[in-house]
Amino acid sequence: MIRPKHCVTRLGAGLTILANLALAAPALAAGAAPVVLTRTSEGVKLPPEPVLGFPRPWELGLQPGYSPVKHEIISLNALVLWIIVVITAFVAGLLAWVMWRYNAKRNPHPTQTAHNTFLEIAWTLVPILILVVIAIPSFRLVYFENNTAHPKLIVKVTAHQWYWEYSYPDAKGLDFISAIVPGNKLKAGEGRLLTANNPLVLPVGEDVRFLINSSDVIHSFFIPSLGVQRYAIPGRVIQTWVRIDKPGIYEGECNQICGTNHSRMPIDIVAVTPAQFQVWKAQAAKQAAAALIPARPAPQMFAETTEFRR
Ligand SMILES: [Cu+2]
Repeated sequence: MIRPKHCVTRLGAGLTILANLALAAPALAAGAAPVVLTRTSEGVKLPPEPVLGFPRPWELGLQPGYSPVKHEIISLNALVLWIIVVITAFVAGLLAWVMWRYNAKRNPHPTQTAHNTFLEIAWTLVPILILVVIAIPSFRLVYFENNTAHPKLIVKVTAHQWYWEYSYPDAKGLDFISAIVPGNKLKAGEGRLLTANNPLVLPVGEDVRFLINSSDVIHSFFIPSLGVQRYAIPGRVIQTWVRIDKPGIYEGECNQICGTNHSRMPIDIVAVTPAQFQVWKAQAAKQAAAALIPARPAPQMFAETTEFRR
């Protein structure tokens, strides 16, 4: 039973949340300038890039999009949200009107009507039409996410407990491990649990096909700002693609519960211009050829730390 005192407590909690949202709104609207970081991958220094794809404090909607798939996801999300708003307003209005017009005082002798053919057809057809309106762009988007035809670059992504391995089949021997940087080793501006020692380097403006698999359990390759989310399943290769809009750093995580250190396998991407990418690829391939087998992360990489920067 909800007692009046509990109601007051709940109301208080609700008002606190609303007040916090109101306080956070100006900061969110202003949009602070992105942090610029100079990263290194496979021992090769990359040009300084702004961190564009990352979670923000008090973020209410989706992360801003930096790929064609993500732009489509954002517009589908907006369409569905507006449909929900209209339905909620309609049902709430209808309820309020029924409570006012047909309460026991105003309507002491209710009608005994049990069927209304027109109403029954309408409330069956209208939801079907709403679902069709949602289904058409939704199926289109599913096909768009799978359209990996004619890529400029292929990257093989292998998930391990608890790090990622990236290899570039067109650059012989370029295969490296990307593991978390522990909180106490982060440099200023690097995100805790979101920074890897060897970021995945990709060119902007070119279609990149990901071939995703796993060496042990089911993981998930998830980069919210690029609209990429695919399971990594042992014994199976799952494809998707990305075309990154602009140079920058984009952060993601494994978002499938995959074991003790599930929260410690960041997907850290640095997108550079195609010319810069070719330079990195040539130098990194040389480094990788010298190492023969990619170095596995040491267990202390996963040590817990409460340090937080940015
Ligand atoms: Cu995982």
